Amino acid sequence: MRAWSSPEVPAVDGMPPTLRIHDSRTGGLLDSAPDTTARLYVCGITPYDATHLGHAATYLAFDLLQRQWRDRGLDVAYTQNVTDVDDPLLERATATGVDWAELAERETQLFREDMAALRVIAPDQYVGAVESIDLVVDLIERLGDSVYRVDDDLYFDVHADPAFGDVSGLDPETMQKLFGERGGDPDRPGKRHPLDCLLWQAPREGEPSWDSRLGRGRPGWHVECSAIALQHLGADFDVQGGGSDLVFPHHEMSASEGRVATGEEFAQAYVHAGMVGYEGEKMSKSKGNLVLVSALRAEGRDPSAIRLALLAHHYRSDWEWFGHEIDEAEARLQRWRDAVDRPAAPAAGPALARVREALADDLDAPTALTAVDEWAAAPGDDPDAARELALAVDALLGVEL
Ligand code: 5CA
Ligand code: ZN
Repeated sequence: MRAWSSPEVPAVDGMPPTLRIHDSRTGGLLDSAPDTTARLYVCGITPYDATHLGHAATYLAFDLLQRQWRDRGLDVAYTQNVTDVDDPLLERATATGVDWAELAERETQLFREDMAALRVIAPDQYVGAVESIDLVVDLIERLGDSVYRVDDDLYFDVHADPAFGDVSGLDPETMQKLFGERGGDPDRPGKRHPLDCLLWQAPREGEPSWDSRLGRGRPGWHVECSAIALQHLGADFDVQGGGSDLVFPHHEMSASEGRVATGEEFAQAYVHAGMVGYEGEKMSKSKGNLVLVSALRAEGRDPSAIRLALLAHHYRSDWEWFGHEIDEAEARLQRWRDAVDRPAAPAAGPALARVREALADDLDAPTALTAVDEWAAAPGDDPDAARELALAVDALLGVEL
């Protein structure tokens, strides 16, 4: 599918340190130093409602990651999916009396507009589940003996992967509980193991389905991401990303399916953004406690201020949105804009070095913002500094001054 138009990312002189990034699988920081091309997969939206600040924060985290890699001189191959056929989308379409495909297209278009407004770098491949059905069927066939039938549905036997459980590191009881809460069916009779996940769903009354060598049906959720990532990035790609709600079961299952299909590791690092909450709970479509990017834009909020409000929180922390944060971000943006309008300012080099160090240290945006704040508050006599710093803020933080 069509993505959105990417912002220009200017080149900045000099070189940042190697990125150290938190990997959920090992629980520690890994050096992310690909040779020439960094390969990134980020789990995309299920388009049944508009982009909220939680989604935006997650996509901004991976936008920073890309900007760091690019600043290191790397090319980035970036793939993102759209889960444009799945239970929550079909349920919302039925509940509101709209056609599921129209709902998906409408919300995907709004997401594109939100991402473009926030100056998020677009994926090179933006791929829907529906357009990937052949890929999913091919991948299921590669899973061989680990695939079995329950009625007319196909399941993946998680025990076919000796490393199953590696990504989340959770104990079996917690896995089972989360699996039930997050779209799985641990209690379905006829499964070999409660955690085995659906690969191919046979047609159900009133739902869309497609003909295939596996019989008529539609793809399961986890295998959608394994198939799209392997097709566009190959095995053992650099980073599999998403929000921390995807660690289990989604990233656990896609990684296992990928390993069994290829005999190789699925990804080198599993990187997860924290959950953004509002009014005491995780912001989610199902809870209806959403603060929408599009609503803030419609209020006339500057998208650069929305970006700064989100970057003020470290990507890995769970945090809660308060309405005053957008006012504070607007004030910060104004201070930065005033500072780059000065005829002379402190040299940009030291501030740039601090921003680069902060970002290389597990994408520590709050510390990077503080470095720019301090530069903006200090007097100086360098006539080139403002232009140089504005360029760096644009390239590394995606904020246009
Ligand atoms: N389509 C699947 C992934 S394949 C999905 O999870 N879609 S989603 O629309 O529910 O979420 C889109 C992205 O936003 C995912 O990476 C998810 O982890 C992240 N996300 C969802 N809710 C929040 C939240 N409250 N805070 C931060 N990130 C969130
Ligand atoms: Zn996914």
